[in-house]
Amino acid sequence: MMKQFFKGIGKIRYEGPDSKNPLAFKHYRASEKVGGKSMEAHLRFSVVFWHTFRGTGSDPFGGAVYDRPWDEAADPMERAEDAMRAAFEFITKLGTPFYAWHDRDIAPEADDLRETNRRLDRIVKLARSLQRDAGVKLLWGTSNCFSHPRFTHGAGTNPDPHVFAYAAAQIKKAMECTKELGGANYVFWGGREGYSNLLNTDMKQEQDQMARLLQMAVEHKKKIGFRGTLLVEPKPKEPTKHQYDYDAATVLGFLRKYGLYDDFKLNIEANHATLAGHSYEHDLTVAASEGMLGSIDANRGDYLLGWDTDQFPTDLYSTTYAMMVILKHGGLRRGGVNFDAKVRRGSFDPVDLFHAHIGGMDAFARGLKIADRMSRDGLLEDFVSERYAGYKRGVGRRIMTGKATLAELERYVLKQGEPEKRSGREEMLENIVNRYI
Ligand code: XUL
Ligand code: CO
Repeated sequence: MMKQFFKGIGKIRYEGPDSKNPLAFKHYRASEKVGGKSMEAHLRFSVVFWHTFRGTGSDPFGGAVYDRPWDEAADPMERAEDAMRAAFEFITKLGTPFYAWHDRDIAPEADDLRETNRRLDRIVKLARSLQRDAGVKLLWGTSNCFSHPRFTHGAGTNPDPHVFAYAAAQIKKAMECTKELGGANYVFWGGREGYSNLLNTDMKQEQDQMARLLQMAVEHKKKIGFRGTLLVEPKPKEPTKHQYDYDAATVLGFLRKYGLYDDFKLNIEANHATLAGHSYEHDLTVAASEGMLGSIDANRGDYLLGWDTDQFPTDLYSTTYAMMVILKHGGLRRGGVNFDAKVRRGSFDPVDLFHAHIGGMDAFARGLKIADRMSRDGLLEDFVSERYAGYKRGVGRRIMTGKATLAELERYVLKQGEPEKRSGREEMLENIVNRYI
């Protein structure tokens, strides 16, 4: 008999919007078709290993508060295997098709890299068989090059090439493990790839180094024949006061500058966007309108707190606006909705992990349905396309096709006089959105 970690909790089922059962979906029904495609295929939900199975509830003012039944064994490798088994029990009961990990969450680091890699191999072997039995896939793997003290001054941006080499070795191995598990993507989040003080920092040197690391990753990807997409996840600050991957626009510029543009896409996280002073839908739009949206991390921040609170997404406006952008640009393709979110410190029972994910999945399912209805009715699209229609004809067309000159436009204004004033109708449009929500 296999160990049970979530005793008394069965498979989470869809019971519809009138259900009062807190352990049932009210809106997410995997097989239900929205615009010709199942919800499961639209949303491609993914559970993260780190917060969900490695989170302890610690914060800057206090240590661990969660007692997890998969964290009880004395031997660290036994704990790692229990955590992996607990993850698959959870994922199977919840019914997400994907999960995601960092190398260090699934296997603890040993005293040297050789033994660390051996440990990782052992867990990857277990994950492989659990994935096969459960029919669950890896959305992405990534390497934790930020927690260990060696990465205090960064990984790729570290002033010491020995540390750079360590990060490179770790990324090599994590990418190979991701390939081994059939991962759809591989993510680079530059935790500590930034500075905390300009007085000791050569910014250009650090960014050149970072680019070299990514170039090597592209070469290695080709060498081993890994077919997943490489993703960069922007974040403006935390842990450093300025991270080089500030936001989607900054990362796109970086990728262009260093010849990496065709080899990467972006993984956009809600609260990273808001920490950068943007909305989620802003950063999604920046990435998607260039065809560079790879995947999304789903969560939310707290507008009263200035740090990355990684709360579960329950705000219907945010999920609706996100799904509007995603549907408009043709869906998530190889990406997914990855819950990079954690339960609050006070929500320490294992069942709280179910409540949190059910809420996030229902919020995205509603966002998807609302966005789909809005897009089929087309009221917003029609308004926007009418707003720019002037560029499809006459002088607007001449501007966009490169025919008009400053002198021609001067003549145009001298003849036509003052342009007509036209309202942007923001309140009317917001009222339309509210009608659907
Ligand atoms: C940190 C964060 C990471 C990345 C993966 O804020 O979002 O968990 O998603 O390294
Ligand atoms: Co993230």
